[in-house]
Amino acid sequence: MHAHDRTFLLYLRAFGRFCGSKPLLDSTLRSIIAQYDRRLHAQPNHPLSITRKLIESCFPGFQNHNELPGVVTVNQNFDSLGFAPDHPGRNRSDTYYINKDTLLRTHTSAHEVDVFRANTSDGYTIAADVYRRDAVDRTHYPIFHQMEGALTWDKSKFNSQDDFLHQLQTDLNNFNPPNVEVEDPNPPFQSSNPLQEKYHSAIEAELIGAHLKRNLEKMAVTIFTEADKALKASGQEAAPEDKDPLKLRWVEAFFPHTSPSWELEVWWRGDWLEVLGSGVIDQPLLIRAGVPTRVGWAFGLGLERLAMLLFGIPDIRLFWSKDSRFLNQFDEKKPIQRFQPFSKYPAAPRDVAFWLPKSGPVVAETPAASSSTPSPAGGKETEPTLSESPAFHENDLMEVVRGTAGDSVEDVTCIDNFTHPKTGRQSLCYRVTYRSLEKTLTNEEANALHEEIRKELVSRFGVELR
Ligand code: FA5
Ligand code: MG
Repeated sequence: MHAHDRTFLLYLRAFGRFCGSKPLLDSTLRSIIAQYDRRLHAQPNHPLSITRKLIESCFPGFQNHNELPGVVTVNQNFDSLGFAPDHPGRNRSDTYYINKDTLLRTHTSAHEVDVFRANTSDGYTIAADVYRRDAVDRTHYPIFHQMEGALTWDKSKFNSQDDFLHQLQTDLNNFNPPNVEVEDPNPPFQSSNPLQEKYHSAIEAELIGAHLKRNLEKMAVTIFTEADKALKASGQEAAPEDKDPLKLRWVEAFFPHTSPSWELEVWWRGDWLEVLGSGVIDQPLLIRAGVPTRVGWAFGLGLERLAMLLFGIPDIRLFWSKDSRFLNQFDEKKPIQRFQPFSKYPAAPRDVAFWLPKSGPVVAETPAASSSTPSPAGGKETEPTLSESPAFHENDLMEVVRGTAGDSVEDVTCIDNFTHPKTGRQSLCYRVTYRSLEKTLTNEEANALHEEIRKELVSRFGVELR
């Protein structure tokens, strides 16, 4: 464990809770501390580690950083990347703060500037655990793993701008067109996703963007090819929702540290799943990092999301399992093997409905919020306005649920949200689906967990149960 990490654990134990207006539940803290040093992305034979290595192999010659400690400064996580002072990702409802200057990194981009400053390679990857207060469902978890990748060219090493552009074009010509369907309806840049005019010519940004996209398409195709081989070798019949061929889609995105920016989505089980964010690196960032003559691209991907595709793992919570029926299925010395589900235990859905207290603005997302895609560094794409006064935020409920019932919860969905026409009071109803990956939850167990959650909601937020 890094010295920095040890300090972090001491912090937590000494104070028992994070600073700030919203102290966390002790049980949530306990579960984060317990998982903090598991470093799944570096555990031999763990599916996240196997996925990381496969992705690293798609970027030969890149330097791989897998040991960077998870406690970073607010400056590293946000300021150094150009996050605005009021960026929603900075909110306590999204980010785990240790104190006002220190937090648990919300993304691997927190290390970008440091790695650029060290200037030891043109290309690099960073794999690490990241922390966000987020929704609860099959593809979201408050601790997950990201892999950052970047490639830059030092333009001072070229005789002229033309030589540089020629090099980019030559590299691009070496890519075989991907043998899959790729939707990319957007122009290389547009006013909503602008060219950094002050620093890049249009053709330069276009070629850098194309280079980024071809590399990441190739990476996605590699994952799918391996996944497909594993499925065939397993003799398992693909589930109907897994029979669709690979489809990729580029979607316009926004990140403070890249422009233009895109997200890559893959077609997974009947829906588009966002796997990464990326773009042309913000030039002022490279200037701040002391490498003003470099230009290039960067991406940040969700390792769990790709590991789920690679192995056919249906639920993100499984990565944390210590059950040998899970762990013994993976062997990094063998070809990728498809995950064989072990028996699924029955689900126990329970609803909780409550009136919100009158005071303070109410911040809640609409039904189906749990399937919304996360946006940069934990800010929701549809981030509701947060005011200074304590308000109820959906993530608060998520945290109560996680802190109380932990991995026994599969999903939390808002199923009703209405405001009383006369009194103006707002009522919410959530369906909490309990299901353990390791045993059948009895009715009594599900009821006890649910009762505890109901009590917490009353004592922490002053809601009135209905
Ligand atoms: C970022 O974190 C950017 N820093 C990525 C980036 C890097 C952009 C470099 C440009 C340049 P985002 O918040 O979208 O972006 O997260 C990146 C990926 O992490 C997502 O595409 C998704 O695959 C994964 N991810 C996000 N939230 C969760 C979660 N709660 N659980 C599991 N995976 C998640
Ligand atoms: Mg995103």
